[in-house]
Amino acid sequence: MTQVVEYEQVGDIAVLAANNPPVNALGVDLRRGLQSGIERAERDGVRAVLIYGLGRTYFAGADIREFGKPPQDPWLPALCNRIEASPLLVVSAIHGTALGGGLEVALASHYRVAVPGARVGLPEVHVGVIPGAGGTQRLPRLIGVDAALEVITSGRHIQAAEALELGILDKVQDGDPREVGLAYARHLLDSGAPRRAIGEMPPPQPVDFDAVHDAILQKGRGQLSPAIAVRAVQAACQLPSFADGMTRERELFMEALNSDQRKGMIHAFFAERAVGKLPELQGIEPRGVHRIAVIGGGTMGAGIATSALLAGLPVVLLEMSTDMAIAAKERIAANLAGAVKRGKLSQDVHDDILENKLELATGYGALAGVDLVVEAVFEDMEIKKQVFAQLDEVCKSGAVLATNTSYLDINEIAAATNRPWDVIGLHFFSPAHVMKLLEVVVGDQTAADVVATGFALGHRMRKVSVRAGVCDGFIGNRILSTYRTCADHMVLDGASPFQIDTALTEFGFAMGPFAVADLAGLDIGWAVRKRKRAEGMDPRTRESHVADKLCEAGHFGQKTGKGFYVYEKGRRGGTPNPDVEQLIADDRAARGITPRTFTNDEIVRRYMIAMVNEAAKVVGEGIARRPLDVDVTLLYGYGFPRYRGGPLKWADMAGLSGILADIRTWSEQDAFFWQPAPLLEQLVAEGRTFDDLNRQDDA
Ligand code: 3H9
Repeated sequence: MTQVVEYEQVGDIAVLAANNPPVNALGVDLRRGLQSGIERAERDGVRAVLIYGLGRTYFAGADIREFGKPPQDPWLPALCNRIEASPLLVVSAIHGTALGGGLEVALASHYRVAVPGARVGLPEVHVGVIPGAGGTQRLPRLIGVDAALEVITSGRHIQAAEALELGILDKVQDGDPREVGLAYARHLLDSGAPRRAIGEMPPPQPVDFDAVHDAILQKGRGQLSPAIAVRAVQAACQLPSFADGMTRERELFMEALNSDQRKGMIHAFFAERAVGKLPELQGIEPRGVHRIAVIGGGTMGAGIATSALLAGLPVVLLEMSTDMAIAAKERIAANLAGAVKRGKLSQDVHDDILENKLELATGYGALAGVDLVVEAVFEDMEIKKQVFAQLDEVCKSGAVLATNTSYLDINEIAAATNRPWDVIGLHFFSPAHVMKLLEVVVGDQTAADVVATGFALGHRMRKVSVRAGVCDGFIGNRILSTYRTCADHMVLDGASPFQIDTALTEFGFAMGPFAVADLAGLDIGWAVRKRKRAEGMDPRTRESHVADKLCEAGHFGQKTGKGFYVYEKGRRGGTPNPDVEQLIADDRAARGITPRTFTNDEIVRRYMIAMVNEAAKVVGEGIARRPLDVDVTLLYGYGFPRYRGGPLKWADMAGLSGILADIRTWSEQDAFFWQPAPLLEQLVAEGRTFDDLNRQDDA
């Protein structure tokens, strides 16, 4: 049987090599292996111990699959203390990533050497906890409180060179981690370097912890873990001994561990990794994509082209006229300039992209040789059909033909070609070079390798790709349309849009629905409403007319300076538009509605339950494959707070039977809007959760 920790003696150095692929997570076997390795080294009479990881990395952290389960000895903090207390000289050699508990093992070692490509960090706050194996006590002793607070509360990954500068690492040396580690340990022994235990160093100088705590809490929009971590660092400064600090760190770690926020964030971590793993794509090879085309160079098309260019793909951009093509190139150039400014792209690569990788075209003939086309023209079925009929004529056999439509029927678009199996939806979110979400929309006839190609392209563009089925709005926009309607209903019944936005930002959304509508452009929703009205709406639909009235007066939100809010040049965000209250009052009066008051909690609950109910329909109908696909969609495309895990994780934690009971109560007033999702009814009847459905694939 392979040993989780391999033991070897090289002269007077014991070498402990961790072997727990893929990322050497510090599960119980690995912890036991390290502990017995240290004990054996002490018995064997060596002078030093080298710890390193086999495979792609040093330890990437505690095994977060163990969170929430009964803890097993030795706990990581005890193991770290044991390593640090060893009378031998303990050296860690780092490659890959030393993250969380991994960096804590390294900090418990007496010296740390890393290869240049290594990264270190304490990202615990991103999985809803705090460093719990001495990280909050040792790091400030080593590098000072200010730097430690920044590292711990941001959770960022730090490159080896910067970590050396900060003093987290003692040395950076190129080479094989085992050889680098052995050479460094040898050097330390030869030069008589002392055993250096960070826990024995004096406590660091305190700062104004209350001020830091409050600022971080504010910045986190309700996320608690970074603020809890501040209190743990405070303990390192203020408690009488290192051991007292460790005890306090443990209490705070357990507080975070037992929170719903931890459950939400760990769910998000595994959901975003599971979302691209679809059983039907197992063993399916994506088609080769070496050059793509984008049709339409507006904001969306330019964003998609930028994203492809940044992923190293040459792009042909097709526009209707030379002037429009030049304007599209300017948009792309502005996007790329932004990437240079943010340090994401070097000037040389930027210049090469614009000179050699981007080709402008005004005729379909230019698309003959490309491997994949993304159409991003006006949202009109007839225009899309014409585009796809042309693509069918000019594109080479096997080319993937993708539409970026956000709600139109992909099967109908595919039917405009003689190769519907090559047609797929690739729904990017605006701005497409920034937003991480990609809905890969699968039509009735889309071939499996075309779906695999969509996912491969998303991966290459560093998107989080979610499989969606065909319906009006797919996963995200369909659910959005329902919770937006719920917000409109609450306005009709007495809430103000500004109260709703405040309640939802307090819940943790990046923005409330009315501020989002202003940002997206009120004309977009207006066009959708007009289309739906033209198609014929159910007479039981309750529609607010406030946004229509704003649009009729030429107010489309941020782009015109006025919408639900008024936007002044040079000022971030807007202030409530005073005219809106009157428009609402008129709308209510015309329908004979007497407004009532809503509490913020009631607003959040109704809004969330509208979202959950529609999401359950989307899963029940197979539009989303699993509940986690909905969660990831809302997290990456709709500003849903990550620490709540996504709407269906929220629903599981809030309790499905209570949610269903509320829907039934509210349906007494509006039976059309509040129709319970059959899947929700089924889960409640069977006493199951959405997460049970996520796990079906694992079984
Ligand atoms: C902590 O340490 C608490 C301590 O302070 C105190 C304790 C008392 N556990 O991401 P990838 C799996 S909190 C279990 O696709 P990459 C992952 O699910 C922890 N599993 O690769 C995936 O599985 P699968 C602090 C883990 O190269 C596979 O490994 N540490 C863990 O894109 C490959 O992962 C962190 O928060 C884990 N800790 O990225 C680091 N990590 O193949 C979390 C990964 O079945 N991890 N897996 O889908 C990461 O950030 C990235 O995984 C990493 C590699 C950068 C390491």
